[in-house]
Amino acid sequence: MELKLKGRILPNDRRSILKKLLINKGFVRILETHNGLSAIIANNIKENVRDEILEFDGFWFSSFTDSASKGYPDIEIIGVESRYETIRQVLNSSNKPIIIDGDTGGEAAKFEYFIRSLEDMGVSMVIIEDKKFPKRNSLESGTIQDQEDPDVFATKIKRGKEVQISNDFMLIARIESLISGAGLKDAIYRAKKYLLAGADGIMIHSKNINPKEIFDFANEYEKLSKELGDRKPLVCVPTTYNTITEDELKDHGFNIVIYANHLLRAAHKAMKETASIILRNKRAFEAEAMCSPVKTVFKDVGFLDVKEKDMKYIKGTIKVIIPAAGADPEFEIPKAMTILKGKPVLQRQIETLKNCGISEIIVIRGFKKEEFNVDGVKYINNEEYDKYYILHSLFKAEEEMEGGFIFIYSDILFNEKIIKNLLISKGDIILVLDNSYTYHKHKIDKNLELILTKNKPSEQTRDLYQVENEIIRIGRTINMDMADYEFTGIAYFSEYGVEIIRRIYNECNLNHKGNFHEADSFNKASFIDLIQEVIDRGFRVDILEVHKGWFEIHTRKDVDVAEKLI
Ligand code: SPV
Ligand code: MG
Repeated sequence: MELKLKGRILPNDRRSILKKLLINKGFVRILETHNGLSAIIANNIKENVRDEILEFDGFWFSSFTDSASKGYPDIEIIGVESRYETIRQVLNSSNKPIIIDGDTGGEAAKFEYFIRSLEDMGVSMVIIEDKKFPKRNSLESGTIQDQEDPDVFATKIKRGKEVQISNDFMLIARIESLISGAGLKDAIYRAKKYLLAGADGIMIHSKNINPKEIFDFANEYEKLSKELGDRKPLVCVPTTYNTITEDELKDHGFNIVIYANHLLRAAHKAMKETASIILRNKRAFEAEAMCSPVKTVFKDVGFLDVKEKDMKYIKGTIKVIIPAAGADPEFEIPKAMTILKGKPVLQRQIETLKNCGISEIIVIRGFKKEEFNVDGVKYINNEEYDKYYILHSLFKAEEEMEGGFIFIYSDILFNEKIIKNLLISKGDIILVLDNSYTYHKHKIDKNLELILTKNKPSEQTRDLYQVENEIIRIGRTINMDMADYEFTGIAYFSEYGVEIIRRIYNECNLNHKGNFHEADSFNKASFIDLIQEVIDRGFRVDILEVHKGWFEIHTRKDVDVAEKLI
C-alpha cells in the first residue's frame, strides 16, 4: 500500500485531475487528511467490495482537523504559513487531488495571495465559507455564526477568480445559511449571487441529523442552474446526517461528498484509549492491540524502501551467498577451491566482491570442507551435501538472506562491472543473463541453464544493460535454438524477493511430492527449479543483460581456458 517516491505527481498534473473526474464520473468521494501520515493512509487505502475496487478520489484539508491536530480550536487561528506547511505534507504524501478548506478566505487582498499559492502548489479546489472573519466552526450549537454580507462575499469570489492562472483550479462558495438559521431562501439567494460572481460550484452545509434541508436546497439548486443555463458542482459534508449513502447523494444531484474529519477523530479516540490502557496497566503490553505494528508504520512511510535502497546502493551492506557444498566427479576437490594461476576460484571471487565494496560473504561448504582455507568469509556447513542438491544447500544459509542478498555459483569468475550494475538494477528478483549465448550456441557442448524471456533480446549486443524484460522459462531442457539467454549463475534478491523464495521453499519442503520442474524430486531441486516455481506462481523475475565478462568452470578443460583468460 505504499506510495513510492516515483509514484508522486507534479503540481500541474495533480491540479487538473479533479475537474476531469467531475466531468467523467460526475461524483467524487473525498476524505479528510491533516498531515503526511493521514494523507498516506487516505491515498493508498483500497477496498474490494463485490469485485469493485473502491478508493478515495481526493482529500479535504479541513480547518477543523488542521487546527485540532495542532491543538487549537477551529477559529481561523492558524497562520497561513503553518497551513501551507501542513498542506505540503499532504501533497508530499499523496498523488490525488486536494481540496483546501479556506475558512472565510480572510480579507479579499489576502485571499488573492492565498489562491495564487494554492494553485502553484497543485491544489485543485478551495472552498470558502460566507461567514465573517474570524469564523467559528459550524458544528457546535450555540456558537456565533455571523454570515458575511452576500455582496462583500461575492466580491471576494470575483477577486479570487481574477488572479487564477490555470483553467483547472476551482473556487467553491460555501453557504452557511442553514447553519446560521437564515434558511433555505437565503441560501438560494446567496447561491445565485456567488455563481454570478464566478464561483465554480456551491457547497451547502448543514449540521442537522436529517438530510431533508440539504435535499430541499439541492432541488432549488437544480431550478437555479436551469435559470442560469449552467449546472456547476454541488458539494456536501454529511458529518451529522451520516446515514445517508453516496448513491442517495448522487440521486439528489450532489457531485462531491466530503468525509470531513474522520481520520483525525479516529486517531483522537485511539490515542486516548491507548494512553489510558498504559496508565491502568503501568506497562505497554496491553496497549499493543490498539496500535499498528511498528513495521507497518515503517512500511507506510517508506522506511522499508529506504532500507532496501540503502542495502543496494551503500557499498558493503549487501551479503553474498555462495553455495559450494557439492562434489563434481571431474574434480578431486571442491570446484571453488580449484587453483587458477596460483589462487583458488573462491579467493578470486572474494577479491572482485571486495572491490565492489561487498565484505559480507557466506560460503556453504560440504564436500571436503577442510579444503576451504580462504579467509574473510563466513562458512556454513552442509553435512547433507550428498543427499540434497544446491537449492537445499543454499537454504542452509536461510537466516543470512534477511534483508536481501546476491547469489553466486561457486564455480564462476566474473568482473566487477556485473556486480556494480546488479546493485543498481531494479527488481525484487534479478538474474544476470548472458546475451552472447545466441551467437556461440553452435559451439556449445555443455548442458547450459537456458532462458526464455517475454521479449526477444535486442539485435544489438550490449555490454551491460538492464532491459525491460522478464523471464518466462528457465531450465536445462529448453531447446537450444529457442533459448534467448544463458544464466550466468549470479542473481539478486531484495528483501521482498527473499520473502518470496523463503515462502515458496518452505511450503514446497513441507508439501511437494513428485517431480519439481526438471528435478526428479524437490530434494534434488536446483536453484533454477526454484526460479521456475517463482515464475509459475506469478512473481516477476527481472533480468540484467551482460555480454561476456564472466566465465564458468564447467569441466577440467575450462580450467586451462580460464588460466589463459586471467
Ligand atoms: C472542516 O472540516 O473544517 C469544515 C467542515 O469546515 S465543518 O467542521 O463541518 O465545519
Ligand atoms: Mg473548516
